[in-house]
Amino acid sequence: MRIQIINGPNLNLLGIREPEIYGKKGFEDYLHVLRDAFPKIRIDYFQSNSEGELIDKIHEVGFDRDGIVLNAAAYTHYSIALLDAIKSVNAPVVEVHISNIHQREDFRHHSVISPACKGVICGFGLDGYRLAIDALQRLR
Ligand code: CA2
Repeated sequence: MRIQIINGPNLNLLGIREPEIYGKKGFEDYLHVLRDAFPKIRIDYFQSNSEGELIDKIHEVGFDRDGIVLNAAAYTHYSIALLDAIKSVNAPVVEVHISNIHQREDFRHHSVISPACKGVICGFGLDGYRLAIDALQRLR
């Protein structure tokens, strides 16, 4: 099984800024935890601050991965281009948010990408990525 994690804008700052919201761990460190938790699954990781690069990555991997775990960050709330990209591929996409977006500002309450995603996990910190991979492996 092969799963792609895709993180959107500013998530390269995890562990460096706003630890009270996003925790103290950087994503590269957390990847070791994830890979240890799923030794039989190949987990690829990509992060970009650019909408076009995120779309290109979804197109590139969306037909040969068993699933995509996507934290589109702020693009979640307004990118119809990402919505269309998710709709255009076969792989099931699980939308993940580290924070509980419903406890935050009103503009974060709505996700334009959720209708194209298999499911949504939010509010469990980085553990949300583990929950998403577990959900994807149960789809098989
Ligand atoms: O809770 C999430 O995972 C979000 O997708 C994170 C996005 C935010 O725009 C969404 O509403 C919810 C923001 C990512 C910014 O990440 C940072 C990490 C550390 C320091 C500063 C920003």
